[in-house]
Amino acid sequence: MRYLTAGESHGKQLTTIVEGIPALMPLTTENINHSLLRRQKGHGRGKRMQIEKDLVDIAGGVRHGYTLGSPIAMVVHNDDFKHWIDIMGEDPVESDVDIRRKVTRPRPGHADLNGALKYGHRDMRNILERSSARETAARVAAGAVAKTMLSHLGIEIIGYVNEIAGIKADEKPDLSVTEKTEISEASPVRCLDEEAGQKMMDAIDQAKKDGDSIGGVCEVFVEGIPAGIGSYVHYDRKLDGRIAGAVQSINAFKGVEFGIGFEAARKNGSEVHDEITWSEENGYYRKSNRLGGFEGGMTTGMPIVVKGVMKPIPTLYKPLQSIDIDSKEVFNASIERSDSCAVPAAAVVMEHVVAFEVAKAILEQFPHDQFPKLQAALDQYREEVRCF
Ligand code: EPS
Repeated sequence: MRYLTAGESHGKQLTTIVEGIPALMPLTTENINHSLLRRQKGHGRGKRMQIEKDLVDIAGGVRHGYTLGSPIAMVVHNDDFKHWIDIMGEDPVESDVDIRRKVTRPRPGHADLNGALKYGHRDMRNILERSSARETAARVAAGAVAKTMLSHLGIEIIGYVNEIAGIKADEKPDLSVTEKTEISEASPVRCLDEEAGQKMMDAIDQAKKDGDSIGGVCEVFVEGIPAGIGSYVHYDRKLDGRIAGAVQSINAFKGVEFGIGFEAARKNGSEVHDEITWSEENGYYRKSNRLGGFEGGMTTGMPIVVKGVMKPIPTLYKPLQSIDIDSKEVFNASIERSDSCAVPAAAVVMEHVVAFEVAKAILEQFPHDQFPKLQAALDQYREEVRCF
């Protein structure tokens, strides 16, 4: 199971191809659109989200509400493209329109300068159009396919916001996915703590007024996954490692933690590890979940709890110093329209990239071309684990 995406932020469309999904899995346009619309919301989003209404056009791999087993192709059109047709068109241009909106002043913290040095583009629009977080819409489409798969396998997942600009939410580890979903969906910042959520919104408003941007911490919670998914035998089969890589790859993410994460460095072993217990009904389980659902690169059967930190978006209305790559003079970096805070949207993106890695690991462990066979294999494995 893998996916690729293509498309520029102000180009015609974003395209996602997901390969390896078994046949006969229920999948609808609505499953994808629900995720896409959730990603668009959130206090702190800029004007672009008022232009776009992200809706998927499924262009292959699905028929009459079921997957075919062939690659699933999904298209999300950029409504903003109508304003950029000349600038972003694919064919050679005769006039000087190709240099309109040329970017020669790289924004510190963005991919602009490093991308220009690497690919040799003297117009850094060629970098920023692809490095833009617009691409996360395509990743959410891929993740929505995975989320649908997980849901039909009894595995539910939700992403929400724990912290924005140093304002920390009261973490509510004992709530179920359903409860966390209900509360976070009702919050404009996807926060489980209403009071902290209000303070976060105030901080976002202040940052916007100041022409600045702010970051935060997102958390993803996965419930219903059996023990033993992933493997300890090779570095690239450790599921926590794969999830960490996927989370770190989200635009502007700078770090990942599982469970108590970095706090483990400050505690003794007896305060970190989760004691093992057993019941006739459930088999083995843990008294706590400080390790966030992982030991040895494999799931423990406890919920997966993973946090990701997002830096403030580097596109600032109050730009930082940079160098013009044509004149080599000191300038303020280019100002591009942007969001003052996209942490609530990033929580949805993180939820979807984690969903993809979990679904992929399950499919690797129980490889089936027909979805009902995968369901039966996972049910049987759950029973084996319970009776072990
Ligand atoms: C982004 C800049 C803004 C954001 C964009 C990411 O877009 P624009 O340059 O069109 O104003 O709105 O995010 C999205 C378009 C999106 O769908 O999330 C950037 O520079 O990364």
